[in-house]
Amino acid sequence: MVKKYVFGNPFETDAVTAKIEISEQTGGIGCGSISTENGFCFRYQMDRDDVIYGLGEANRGINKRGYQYISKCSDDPNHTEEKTSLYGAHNFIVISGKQNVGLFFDYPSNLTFDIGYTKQDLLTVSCERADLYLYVITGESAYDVTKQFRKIIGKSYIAPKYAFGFGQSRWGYKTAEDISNVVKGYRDNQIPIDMVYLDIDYMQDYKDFTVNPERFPDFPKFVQGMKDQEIHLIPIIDAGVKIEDGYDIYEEGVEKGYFCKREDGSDFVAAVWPGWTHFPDVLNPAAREWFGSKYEVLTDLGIDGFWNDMNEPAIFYSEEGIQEVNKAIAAYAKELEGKGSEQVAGDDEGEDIMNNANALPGEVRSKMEQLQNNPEDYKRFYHNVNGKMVRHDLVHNLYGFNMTRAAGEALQKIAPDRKMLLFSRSSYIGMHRYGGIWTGDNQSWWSHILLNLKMMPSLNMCGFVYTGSDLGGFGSNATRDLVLRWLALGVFTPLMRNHAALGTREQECYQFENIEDFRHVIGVRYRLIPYLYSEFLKAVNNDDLYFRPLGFDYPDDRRAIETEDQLMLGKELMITPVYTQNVSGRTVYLPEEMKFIKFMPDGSIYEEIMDKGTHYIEVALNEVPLFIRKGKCIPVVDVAQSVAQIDMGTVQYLGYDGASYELVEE
Ligand code: MIG
Repeated sequence: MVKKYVFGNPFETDAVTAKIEISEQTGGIGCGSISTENGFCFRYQMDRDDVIYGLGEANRGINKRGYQYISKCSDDPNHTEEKTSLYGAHNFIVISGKQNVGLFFDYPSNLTFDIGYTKQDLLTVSCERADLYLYVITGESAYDVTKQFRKIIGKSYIAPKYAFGFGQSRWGYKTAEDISNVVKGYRDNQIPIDMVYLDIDYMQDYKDFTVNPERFPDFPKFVQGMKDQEIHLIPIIDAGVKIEDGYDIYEEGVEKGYFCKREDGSDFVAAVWPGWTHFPDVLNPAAREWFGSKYEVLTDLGIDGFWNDMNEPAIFYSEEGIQEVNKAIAAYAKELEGKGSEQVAGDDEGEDIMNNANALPGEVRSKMEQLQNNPEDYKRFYHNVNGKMVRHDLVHNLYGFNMTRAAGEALQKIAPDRKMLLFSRSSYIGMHRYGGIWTGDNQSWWSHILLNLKMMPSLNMCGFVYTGSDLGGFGSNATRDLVLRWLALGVFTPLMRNHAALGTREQECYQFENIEDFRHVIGVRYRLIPYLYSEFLKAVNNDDLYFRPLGFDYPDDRRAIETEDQLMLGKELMITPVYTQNVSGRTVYLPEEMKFIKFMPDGSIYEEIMDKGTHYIEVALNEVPLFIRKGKCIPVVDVAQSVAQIDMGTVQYLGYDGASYELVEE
């Protein structure tokens, strides 16, 4: 059962699509207590065994107990354990224990979930303004509650089948030649691949919807040439539009008033990759339609997929921020002048200056350090929502959602019968109807393989089914074993993309020794694509989850509930990737009998039925493990070099004898 409550005067986020009548709060909301005296605060006393699921793209565990999380879309490339905010804001949790209750706080600004952080058994959810919708969902299990939630937020985005192929990306590919070399590296080594990503350097001076003509002398021909090799090129689109006379998108946006404005009506100016930019006001439906229509510039050139970046929106610095630094410097210079050189030499800071010409006083330094993603900047610009000016910080978490909505709505118009790949960095629940997400700038750390795994079911709970992380890690230097282990998890994530940052060690699969191991692991992905895509379509069409925590399927098994390094996938599988270094296997927990499968490097398949309980399984770097649930089977096909070449004629069934599988196709 779903109940909707209203507090104050909420902003309409469009997260929920179902029409639900507002319930009266006579005697509370049937769960916890609420106060609206000093902002909004929901309180709930957790039982010792309650598990708190949800929060989508968030740090730490599948059970969110024991920390605090703040929904505040942030461009933070350092996902260490203490971080409370990442790129998305997914305000849905499920309290699972004696009762099972789902709570969705539809509030687009900062919202704090204190889940036993301040007090071990106290859950509080609070925000500054008591203006929100709260949805309360009750059901028989966490899984049931989640499916009800998925139903009210509308059907998730369906990615094209090719997007289940493998993709290679790197920030630093600049020219057509760079891209061709990547394709050659894969095709020559017979490592299957379907996509190569274009990061910001394909653009002319980082201008959205332009292509650098020197780096790509005949772009449409290049795109077609790639298509002929069954490679889709996926360009990045950034949120900020470069300010430059003669750049049509900038000039049109200014003329039509489609950029975010300051209080005085002038266009807000922020620096990002292109230098000074304006932000398209994607919360204004007319501006959203306009910005979305620009994707056609690239679809006209043969492009059929995009990734939207920097849409928190990220800000390196603003004009106002720079003015503040300048003011602080001027004040300091004045102070120095007034004091005269002798006096200055006598005070601490003055001595600093004498010793080091670059030293600046604390005040100037702190102003400089605050330039990037400064909360003050988010109060300096406004959106035009139905003629009303809404200050950005009050709706901050909706920007990435609406940038991707702009693209999604436009792509439906541009090519109504063609599915396009679309995913975003920043998101809010509701965006799941328009595109997928990737989990942003992780690092080549073993702990981030596990973080990748733990985020997946939580994201599915919030509607984001087409998702994945940068395999091999974005920041830091990757090693061969880390990339192989991470790919063996990526075999199962809908988005399977190897991506790395500028300046890090090259981590394309053909850069390492024994390339055949990479060929094999990615080959396993292609053997499973018919099954994985079928389960993806089933999950989307039935408002169901592709990835689930074990506790969703085995709610009475405490050990299963506490197992957070394995996942249920579709109705048939459990996955148990290896995520530690220098090991020859790992321990797994089986909540019931299952069949252990290993895809061996020689192409054979190892099978062994294992009993309920704990087992140590051996998994070499070049093997891919999975478990098939009792009484189930899955289709597998022969390896293909691209999704288009998958031959269903080679299908065989793997699993329990006598089982059958219903394959769903597009
Ligand atoms: O400030 O486009 O998360 O995937 O490679 C960095 C360059 C901007 C951040 C994205 C990353 C991408 C990078 N971008």
